[in-house]
Amino acid sequence: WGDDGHYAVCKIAQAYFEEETLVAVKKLLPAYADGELAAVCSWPDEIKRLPQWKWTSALHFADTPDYKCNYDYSRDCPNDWCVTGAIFNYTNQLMSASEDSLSIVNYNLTEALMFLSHYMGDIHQPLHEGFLGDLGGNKVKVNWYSQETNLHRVWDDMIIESALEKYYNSSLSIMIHALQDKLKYGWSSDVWSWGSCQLNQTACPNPYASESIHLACKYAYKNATAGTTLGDYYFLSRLPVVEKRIVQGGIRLAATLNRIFSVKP
Ligand code: DCM
Ligand code: DCM
Ligand code: DCM
Ligand code: ZN
Ligand code: ZN
Repeated sequence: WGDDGHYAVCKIAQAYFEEETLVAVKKLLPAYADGELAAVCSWPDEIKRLPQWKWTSALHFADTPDYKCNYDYSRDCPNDWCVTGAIFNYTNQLMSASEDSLSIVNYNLTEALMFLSHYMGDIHQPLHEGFLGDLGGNKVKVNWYSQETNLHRVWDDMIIESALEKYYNSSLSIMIHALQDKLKYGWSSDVWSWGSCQLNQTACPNPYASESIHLACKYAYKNATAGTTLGDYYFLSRLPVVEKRIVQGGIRLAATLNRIFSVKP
């Protein structure tokens, strides 16, 4: 996702934090975030091109073999070096921190929180598990209405931007409120199943990656080959997918952080 998508994922997540989670997150956040996780959720994108952070740039996605439309951790996350592996890694880092060390200024745990929150958003963007051959849609040149762009950017940014303009008076906070209402009145019975993991795991990103590539094949790549002009039909039929993935990302980020920071007897 672009900045707006990440902001929305983290804003939706924070409303579902348990008390201990909120306390721990606020201790870890940098001061300028002013207690808002959403304020730092794009940080991994801001730094990924700097020389000292280049190693993080491949952790935003897990490309999958062309036209297979499935995801396999051992195949698609070699050496744990992909978005799924990163979610496991940063979850483990935060878990290993004791209550005591949380109260010590620890920039690595601050970074771990910011990376986990960002990557939990990215794994829900269907094209972050897109095909290797086109770099998750980055090489698929399309027009978004009259604008030249690529399919990956359509899903990272353009669908959200067009929704903001058409429906939300260009206000991200109004759009987030609308998503929170959909969650409350439409998806409330799904919240528990979205957030839960099998087998007492703290984080379970693999099914999220599988869902993403299935959605990529069914909605993102469908009728969007190179040179296509995408307009109202594509926008109206794909916006609901984008909205649901953002909300799911938020619920699953909250559920994961709640498991990480819950007081264990
Ligand atoms: N930083 C961060 N999150 C951001 C922006 C920056 O963690 N969204 C990191 C990198 C900055 C450093 O904090 O260079 C210092 O930030 P500040 O200038 O707010 O102290
Ligand atoms: N910053 C911020 N929120 C962001 C990104 C950056 O408040 N989402 C601020 C914090 C740092 C400054 O920008 O003081 C520079 O950060 P960086 O070094 O990451 O560019
Ligand atoms: N991306 C991807 N798969 C790739 C390369 C990039 O999903 N093989 C994503 C990461 C960014 C976007 O595409 O969200 C643009 O990549 P970059 O910022 O590296 O140009
Ligand atoms: Zn992207
Ligand atoms: Zn990213």
